[in-house]
Amino acid sequence: MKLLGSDTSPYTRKARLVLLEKGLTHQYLITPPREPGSPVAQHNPLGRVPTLLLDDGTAVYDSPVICEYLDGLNDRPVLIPRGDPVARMRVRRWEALADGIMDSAVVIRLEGLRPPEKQEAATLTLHGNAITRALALAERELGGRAWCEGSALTLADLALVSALLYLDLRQAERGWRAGYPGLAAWSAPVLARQSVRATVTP
Ligand SMILES: N[C@@H](CCC(=O)N[C@@H](CS)C(=O)NCC(=O)O)C(=O)O
Repeated sequence: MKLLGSDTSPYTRKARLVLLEKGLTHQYLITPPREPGSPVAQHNPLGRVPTLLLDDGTAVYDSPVICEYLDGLNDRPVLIPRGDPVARMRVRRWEALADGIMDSAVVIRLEGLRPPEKQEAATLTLHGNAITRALALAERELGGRAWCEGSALTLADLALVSALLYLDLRQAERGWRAGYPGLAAWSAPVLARQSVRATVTP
């Protein structure tokens, strides 16, 4: 299978981390969707990355669907709990929280690319506040634990670290480590994982 993605896309990073943590054989093709000649829209009508191409040509999108599909391919490790609906919901809820941080950070990024006089302060505030509330909740929920949920790595951790790395890239001035020491402590070993390092320094 092939993952179409881009190195700056946090959703792509999340999918890549699932591929790497589960040791799934794949090709990663860097294909920013807006680059001339990008093949993304041929496979995904939404023209977004990540898009996963299966060997039979099936295109899988968007990142939560990709991650769930990939997690079902093997159980080494299981990243989305199976069987227990509450445990499963909690991991997927972390993913939703992390994806929401990414969504708001992308909106802020796009707004920032507009000429200053056209930027909407209300939009920047709305999404900035959403990120602040989400980070505060993550800090509270983590409560000093090593993993977002349970006693091992799950998709929750991979999604959250992807969101935080995107804040490092696009909102370094936010300085989330200083404001959320619990998140900073949780993130250190996660950032040191081989999978994460492989997506940061190709
Ligand atoms: N909800 C989607 C979001 C994917 C997304 O918006 N990706 C961005 C890159 S970060 C994209 O491809 N945007 C289209 C563009 O840049 O034209 C997912 O989880 O996969």
